[in-house]
Amino acid sequence: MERRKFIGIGGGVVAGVALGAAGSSFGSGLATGGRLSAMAASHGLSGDEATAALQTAVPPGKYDPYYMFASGGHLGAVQVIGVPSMRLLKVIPVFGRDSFSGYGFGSDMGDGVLLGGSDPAKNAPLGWGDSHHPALSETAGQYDGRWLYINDRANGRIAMIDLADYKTRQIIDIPNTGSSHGMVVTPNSEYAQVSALTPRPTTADGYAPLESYADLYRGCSSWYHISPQTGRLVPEKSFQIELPPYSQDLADMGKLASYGFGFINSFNTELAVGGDLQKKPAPEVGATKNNFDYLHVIDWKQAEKVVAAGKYMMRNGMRVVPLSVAASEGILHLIPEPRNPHGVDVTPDGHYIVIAGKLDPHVTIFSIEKIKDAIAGKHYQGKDRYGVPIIPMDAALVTQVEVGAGPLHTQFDGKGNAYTSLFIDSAITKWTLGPKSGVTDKPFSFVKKVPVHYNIGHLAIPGGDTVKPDGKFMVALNKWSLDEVQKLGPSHPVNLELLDINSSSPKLLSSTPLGNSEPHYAQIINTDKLSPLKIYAAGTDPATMTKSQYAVTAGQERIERSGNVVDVYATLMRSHFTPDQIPATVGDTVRIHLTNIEATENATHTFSVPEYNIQATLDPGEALNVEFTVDRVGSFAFYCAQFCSALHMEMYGWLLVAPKGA
Ligand code: K7E
Ligand code: CUA
Repeated sequence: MERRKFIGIGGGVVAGVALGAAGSSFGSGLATGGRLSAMAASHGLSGDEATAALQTAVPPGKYDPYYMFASGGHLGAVQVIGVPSMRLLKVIPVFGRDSFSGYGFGSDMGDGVLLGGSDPAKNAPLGWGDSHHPALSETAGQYDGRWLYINDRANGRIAMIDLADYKTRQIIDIPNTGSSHGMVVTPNSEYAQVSALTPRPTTADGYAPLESYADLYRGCSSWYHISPQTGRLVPEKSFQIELPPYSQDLADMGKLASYGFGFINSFNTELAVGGDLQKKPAPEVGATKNNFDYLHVIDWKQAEKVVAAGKYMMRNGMRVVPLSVAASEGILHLIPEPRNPHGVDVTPDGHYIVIAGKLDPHVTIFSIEKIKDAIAGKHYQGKDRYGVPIIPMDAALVTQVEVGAGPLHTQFDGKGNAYTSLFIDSAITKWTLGPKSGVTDKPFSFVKKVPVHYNIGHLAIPGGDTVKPDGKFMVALNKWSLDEVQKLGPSHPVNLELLDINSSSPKLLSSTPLGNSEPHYAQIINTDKLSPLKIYAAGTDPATMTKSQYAVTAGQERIERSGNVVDVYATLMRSHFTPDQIPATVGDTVRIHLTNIEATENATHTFSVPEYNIQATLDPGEALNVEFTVDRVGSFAFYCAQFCSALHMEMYGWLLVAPKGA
């Protein structure tokens, strides 16, 4: 695999410019500094801009060294973006249908996966989701490139994507959870943890008046067991921990020094429920009254033991550790943290837990050693109203660093620095970690604030939340692009900014407005760690990654009729469907078993049926089933929607739905 090399040519290509020196670093046979300078000048680029353009260039035939897996917000998808080119390479549909990939338009794969994550009472796929926090599978605290998990903030669901084929394999509607937010994978992919955002009644029907909020509503932290073989989530081996009805926000997992612990921020320890028409404080007023909310510290290794000992109850099919048990068995502790924080992020060594203030201009830094000492010595300041022991803030606190207005999220560069996004300031602050992270010279110090455009949410560094960040680049995921792009009507793109963080002062390299919905979190992985399939083994059912029992090979195509069920065994190959005529009678159930028998990369075909809302996309080797009732008489020309060959227009056939008795 070709990789681009980073060429340092220094600044000042245009202005001033030691042309000879700059040119010589390109080596002979390449463009000279003089020509580059002239070109930069003719494009009106400053020296820094020209340098940045070269630093991010991925010429034809070369590849990006990193892929960023970015959530798609209420697009409900995951977006794969090359770094440093910032090209959008793929959109993986997850919680919403997608006609391009045929996800959710009649084939068993997409429909089956979406149904798996639907409300069983409705027995129909939810049409959308709000994907927030992608979490790559990890081995020993580093991304291993096998699977990707993501939560649906809207409907409290979790999805698993297989990075063998970049397809969504599984969606689960998490019981006892209405909406979700914090989503993290443990360092060896033991569990995918999802914390509920808005608490939910524990009543059988999921309803309770808000007067009983404190008594009947509960938060929830779900620990989904990940199959080490398939990456699938296994509900039977999973458990939930009931939490107080605070709004549990973002979460991160302990690693190395803090392995075995999970951390979840919260707000609304006031238990506000709104009620503006009754002249009660609105949620955003009621939920910001207290000066402190609680960091939830969860000992998940202890939770495993408690569950193994049978100290759980069953609730809607899940094993649930009741709040009282979580409190009494040492699973859950609370630590006061400045009110309404947002992100919690654990340093690569696991020693420090960094809480971004949101309404407080500081990051608050706790130490796992201090937390463990407090727990061991039962150094508590009392309990909350649910009996959960509270560790005094100063018993866990290391220090606070003033970073600026609206701190949201923190990433690490693996060189002893942290970067915190500032929503209100539209900036990122670089600051130093402390002695436990190897920083003794000016520990916990503000280093620099860099502006971004505009209203940054998350930020992402390759491996920036793992034990081994690769601190070359940083992407700022900005909510607003404002004047960064020519107007495209009243709705604006989001804006991704790429920064070079290799040197002491972060430097803006590029700005990429992106016309999809907002990426909340993103993770960036070195592409060396990814090993995707090139094509499927012949006849693979992507739902199971094994050979489909319905797969057909060339020459075996046939139509079998039994009563009013028509089974069609069909192949797709440039530029033909076999069979190309499917006769049926109105009212029949047609089951079409499709196999793309291509063995050539990129040779994707679709089976697209007009007026029946059927759109199946099959990659080389893939086998899918499409089943529908032909309830409308007519001659329907099904076709391949993917321009696959010179005779692509001729790749069509006839679904002939005759009237009864014809
Ligand atoms: Cu948008 Cu991570 Cu859901 Cu902050 S969260 S921005
Ligand atoms: Cu197959 Cu077009």
